[in-house]
Amino acid sequence: MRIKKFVARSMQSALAQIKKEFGDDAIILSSKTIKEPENPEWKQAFEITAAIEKKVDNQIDSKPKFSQTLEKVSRKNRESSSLKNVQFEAMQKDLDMIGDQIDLLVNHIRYQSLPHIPKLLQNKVKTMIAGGISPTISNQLVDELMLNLKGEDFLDNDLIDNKIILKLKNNIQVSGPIRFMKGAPVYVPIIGPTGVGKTTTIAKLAALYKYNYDRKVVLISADTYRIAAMEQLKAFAEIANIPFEPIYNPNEFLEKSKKFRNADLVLIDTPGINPKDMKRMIQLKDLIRFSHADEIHLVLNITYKNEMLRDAIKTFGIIPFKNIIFTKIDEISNYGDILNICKEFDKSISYLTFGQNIPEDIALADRKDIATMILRGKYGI
Ligand SMILES: Nc1nc2c(ncn2[C@@H]2O[C@H](COP(=O)(O)OP(=O)(O)OP(=O)(O)O)[C@@H](O)[C@H]2O)c(=O)[nH]1
Ligand SMILES: [Mg+2]
Repeated sequence: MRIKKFVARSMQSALAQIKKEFGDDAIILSSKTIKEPENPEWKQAFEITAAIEKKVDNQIDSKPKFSQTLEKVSRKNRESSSLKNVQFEAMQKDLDMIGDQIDLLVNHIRYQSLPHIPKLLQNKVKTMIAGGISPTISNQLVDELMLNLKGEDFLDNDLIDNKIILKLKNNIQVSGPIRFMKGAPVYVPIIGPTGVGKTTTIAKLAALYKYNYDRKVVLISADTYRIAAMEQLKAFAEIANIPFEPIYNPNEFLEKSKKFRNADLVLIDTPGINPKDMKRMIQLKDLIRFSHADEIHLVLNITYKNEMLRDAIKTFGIIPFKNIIFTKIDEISNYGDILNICKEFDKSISYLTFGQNIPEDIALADRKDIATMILRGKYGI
């Protein structure tokens, strides 16, 4: 490519110069008026920067027509569009990951090198980040603490812990226990990805409310996808002496609900859905629509990587759930995502489960307990 500046008294004469030198294929890159031109008798001049592609003689004939180029490009796009989407998604994920790493690094540098942040507080930030709280939230929290603490406070570990727990607590939303209704059963579908602990959690809730709170509980299994799944809940219901009903078709809810008129709590087990399987997600949505749902709880396995948790919350979002039950708390020690998720999505935590024992290994979500658990990196305080 050749690029050249043309200066003339008028725009027309500048264009004429360009045409003469570069021909009809010249491209205008920029144009502007110059107030004090080199030629003193001109009051102003026009400066145009033009360019021309260097041609090899035989290129002229072999140049494809515009329509041919268009067809070629659109064919290429059609062929590679799905591949491009996959590549684009992968790139997007990489960029997100790089962004997270940069956040971590910036935070690390910030709190390692800023002498005005006392050592104890620096360590607390590190603990929070190691505990899975996002660097942004950890930084914000420590900045607020810096304003509230003075003198000796900066050396008082317990005081700082209590202040951090209070701040963490204020960022956590919990829903409280299942809300019972007078004279009518409360219908509670439990939904979630495959293998997260839905059926086990239902068994825990059923046993807890029947034996500890003397509630009339009914169990429904709408998980007809796997034969073993229904058998699993039926076997538990028999042992625990709790009425059990299978539902093979969403329409059966209307008919069967007559049987549950005197119950306090109807817990509905649903098939595990892979968040990427939109077809089955829509079937689940239909099932929930027929189920008289009063409150819907999404079960998530806390050991999931953070983007898996977020993907699940987003895709299950086509179903109007408000509560989240986190399972498998016993399998990890960094619980910061519970808080991150409360901040990112407007959801409340209802229960936490921390083992396979029925019904012991379940607890109602409590803001202070969760905050302490996040800071200390262990559950069961
Ligand atoms: N460690 C631990 N294991 C759990 C917990 N909750 C459930 N599990 C185990 O997780 C496994 C899967 O539990 P299920 O209740 O069958 O999970 P599900 O979501 O119903 O699975 P699908 O119906 O197949 O989608 C079982 O081995 C449970 O014992 C928990 O809080 N901690
Ligand atoms: Mg199940």
